[in-house]
Amino acid sequence: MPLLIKNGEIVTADARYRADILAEGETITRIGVNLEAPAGAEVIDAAGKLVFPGFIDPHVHVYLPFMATFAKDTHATASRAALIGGTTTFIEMCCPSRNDDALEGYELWKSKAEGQSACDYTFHMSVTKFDENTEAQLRQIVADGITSFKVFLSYKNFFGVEDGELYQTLMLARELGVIVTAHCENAELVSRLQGQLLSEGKTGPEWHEKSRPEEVEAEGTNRFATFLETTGARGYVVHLSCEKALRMALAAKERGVDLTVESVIPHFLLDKTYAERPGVEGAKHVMSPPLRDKRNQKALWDALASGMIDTVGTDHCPFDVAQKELGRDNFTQIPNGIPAIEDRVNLLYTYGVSRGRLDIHRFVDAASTKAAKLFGLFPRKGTIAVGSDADLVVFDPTYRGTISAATHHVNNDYSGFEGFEIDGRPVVVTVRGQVAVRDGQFVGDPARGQLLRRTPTGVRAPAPAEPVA
Ligand code: DUC
Ligand code: ZN
Ligand code: ZN
Ligand code: ZN
Repeated sequence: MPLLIKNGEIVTADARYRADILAEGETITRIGVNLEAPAGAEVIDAAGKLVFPGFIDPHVHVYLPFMATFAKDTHATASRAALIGGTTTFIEMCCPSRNDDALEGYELWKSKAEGQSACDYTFHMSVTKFDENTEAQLRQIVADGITSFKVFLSYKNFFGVEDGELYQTLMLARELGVIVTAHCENAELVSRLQGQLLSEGKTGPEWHEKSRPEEVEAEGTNRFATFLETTGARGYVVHLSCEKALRMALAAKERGVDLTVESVIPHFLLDKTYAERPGVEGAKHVMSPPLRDKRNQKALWDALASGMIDTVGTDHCPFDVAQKELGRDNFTQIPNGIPAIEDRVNLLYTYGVSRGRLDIHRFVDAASTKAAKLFGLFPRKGTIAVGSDADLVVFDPTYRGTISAATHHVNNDYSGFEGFEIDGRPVVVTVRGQVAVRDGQFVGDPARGQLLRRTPTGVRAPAPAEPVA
């Protein structure tokens, strides 16, 4: 059925205007004033509402074996929660461990999502080792349309790569024009600091941040940047959490390293005092990199506003209270993660745009357009234009509400943002021309989501400079 969205105020990364949008089939076919509804069209009146391009979460965990347990969401629950919160596409981390075969892992992750997602999705392919099979396997996965990799410089012996493997991954990525996303923490320092703290009887969640302090992340960020500089590959730092790491990233950008930066919504709004609450209350707020000292939040907001931080994701990763209790006597056993897929857009709009920290176009760019461009989805996704997928968010900026586990749709028994107020939320969300959400409820096709196969976005960088004789 054709869909006509009338009288809304369209807001993209670079424009704001009043117009109607006609979607026929899966795409936008016309944008203009006073468009006539074709026969049989559904007409949605968006007067007084903002109309945004569908938001893209570039960093999500859905299926995730982690610390001898599994994240709680399925693709059904995560995708519905995403859509209710205005996210119409997510990029999931495909994370086989070092002990797994990469190709089998890739097939497993695909099989978990296929036919189960209400919104579109794709993957970043984790490279967790580099053995004699890896290169051929990665070539095959890239040929299948997965044109971004993920490396962990942390999680030693599980997801983490050694420096030599990082080098090999980046060299291959450069050749293939693939962008490499990286979790930047120094694995060795984390493991030494964890051991030291535990030996001193410091076992509660309040010690998690002390085991991964800011300098540990700054070192990882700087090392990743150095490897990018040396190899000429394109890189993307995920979940940058603090000013020290930000300085490393900015210094690299300034000297021309092809590096982009993501921060995730928990780090803008939650600080380490949440993880210092006693017992499981603290454990609910354990993620890595950890929640930081509050002074870092201003640095993140300022860098986001100026575009130094490129994108805002979630690192969505739900573990329930019982799973968080696994680390009751040892903070290193607390599964890491805070769910946020449903709340990212509303929180970023509220505490960014509505509270005057963030220009509305930068908001759209950071939460949608930039990720589409970086990860080979633009202009199909990330904008409102004729020919683009009709993934649209009709947003009511006058709505007032409060985030709570009692009303959320993520498959988890707590919310990391319990009690946070929101100024605005999506009232209608569409997935490729079909209505998926009305008034905060999922009403769509539970299996509408497609795997988005992408082409490499990387221009081959010039070879690293030869030393001058
Ligand atoms: N950090 C988390 O908090 N959860 C999943 C993986 C990660 O790097
Ligand atoms: Zn990570
Ligand atoms: Zn992650
Ligand atoms: Zn509901």
